[in-house]
Amino acid sequence: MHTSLKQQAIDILRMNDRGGYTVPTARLYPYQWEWDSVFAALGFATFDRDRAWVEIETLFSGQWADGMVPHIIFHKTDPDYFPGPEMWKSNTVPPSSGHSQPPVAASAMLTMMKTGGAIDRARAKALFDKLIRWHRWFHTYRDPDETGVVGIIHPWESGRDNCPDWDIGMAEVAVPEDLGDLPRRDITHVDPSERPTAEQYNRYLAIVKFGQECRWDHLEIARNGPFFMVDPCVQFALMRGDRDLAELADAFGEPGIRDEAESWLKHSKEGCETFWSEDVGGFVAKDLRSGGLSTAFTNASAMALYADAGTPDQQNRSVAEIAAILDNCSYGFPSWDPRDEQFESRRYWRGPIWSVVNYMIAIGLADKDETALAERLRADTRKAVEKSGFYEYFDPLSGEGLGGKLFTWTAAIHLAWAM
Ligand code: 9WN
Repeated sequence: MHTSLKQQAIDILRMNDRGGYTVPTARLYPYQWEWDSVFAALGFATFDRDRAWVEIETLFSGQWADGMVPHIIFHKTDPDYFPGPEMWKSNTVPPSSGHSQPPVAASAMLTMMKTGGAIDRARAKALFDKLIRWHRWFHTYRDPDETGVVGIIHPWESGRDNCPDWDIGMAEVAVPEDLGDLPRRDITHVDPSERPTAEQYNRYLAIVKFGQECRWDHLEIARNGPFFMVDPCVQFALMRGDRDLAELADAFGEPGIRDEAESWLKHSKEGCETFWSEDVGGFVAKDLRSGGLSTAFTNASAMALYADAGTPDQQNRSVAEIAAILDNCSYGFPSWDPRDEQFESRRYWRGPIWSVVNYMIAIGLADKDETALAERLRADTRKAVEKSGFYEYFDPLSGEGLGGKLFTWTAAIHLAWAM
């Protein structure tokens, strides 16, 4: 019997459920990842509200004492993934990685509250304090000089691991001589041509080593660590999150918190001016050590409207770039501008399409009344899934599915975007 795509998406979420949390996909990613889990919750919310909240509650069970929600929580050690808990040495229970990922939970929690009832409100309220502490952590430890712009200390913190955006900062990361051969597992699960290179992995691990050696002292890492860059995706997710946090605070009768979130947002809007590129016509990644800007428009640049960042002129230019790039791709918005020579249609964050980012871009476009572009993005994202299935990411030119199969967030977005 033919199973509908909707039912297949539900089956994938159930299949990747490890009891309280979902893995992004079996074998390749056997742990709980932060932003994957939040998007998983949005998918679960379409057919099992309780399970949706449990996903976010389990995520916050890994929150650090200083407020950080780590990017990976190692609930059960699994040799299928490298680097595992022994490399991070977080000294937390449960063990985790040592940095965060795009803070998308406030926005998902607001969506779930708005589409739900009294129980959803109560579950959101119970997590509210943890949520505020996470946002405070970002503003304190990732923007220690109060510039209005947060930095990331590792490309993995962006969630857009090997995007050419990080090439400027990564070039400065020294690889320690004693690093040795890395026992990578990812390239045994997926075609190496669709994954980061060995050179990049050595540098990823060099940054982990620095963090682990200073016992994840986040002020030390921000000031003296090997890598510190602005990521439009993290900055815009945080800005949207602060806006949604303010709305949650209002709903919960917490005017002090609402004012705190609104003042972060105001300051962040001013800070955005520092990573606008006139050459590109968009907001781009910036190396906070050298001041260098990245050179092309990405799917993170396209999230500017989601955060309501920039002047009306900057927003209009961003919309023009989005439309022009979409004209070059049939399956959604690519992670690197296909008109640029560094574009690689199959290599991970150097070209391919990711459903979750498409989803946030489209929300921003719809907010700005760019409804035709928003609908096109939704239709193109579905087209990739219809053609290839629920893959981790897709070739923007052919729609071919790439990376991991039966992928949680691709399934979750398929469900949530129809809501
Ligand atoms: C490192 C789980 C994660 C996503 C990231 C994606 C990829 C990990 C990896 O997989 O990163 O965090 O090992 O490649 O880039 O966005 O959260 O799906």
